[in-house]
Amino acid sequence: MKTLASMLALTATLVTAQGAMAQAAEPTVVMSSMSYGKIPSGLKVGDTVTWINRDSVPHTVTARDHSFDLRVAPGQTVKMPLRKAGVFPFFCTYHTMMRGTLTVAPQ
Ligand SMILES: [Cu+2]
Repeated sequence: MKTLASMLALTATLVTAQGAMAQAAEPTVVMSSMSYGKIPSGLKVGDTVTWINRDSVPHTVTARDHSFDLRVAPGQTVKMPLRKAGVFPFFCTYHTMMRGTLTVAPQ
């Protein structure tokens, strides 16, 4: 009986750990100090990228080929589902020195 209880406890721990890993894997870009910060790698179609603007001015996330064009107000969080595979250089239309590249693998 003691062994069964231990096994159940272990199973519960594993399930919790998997849930935590799934959350940690959600790709997020934090814009601060007029920069996009670290752009997540390993993205694929079907993922959702969360953009957070910690600056006091609005930013955009505008693909050079116009595959996407988000406006993120100060303090705002915007979620962007990835629908197309490819390499997408992007920039902020207000601050053109803000640049990054999203690389999205097929599903
Ligand atoms: Cu900007």
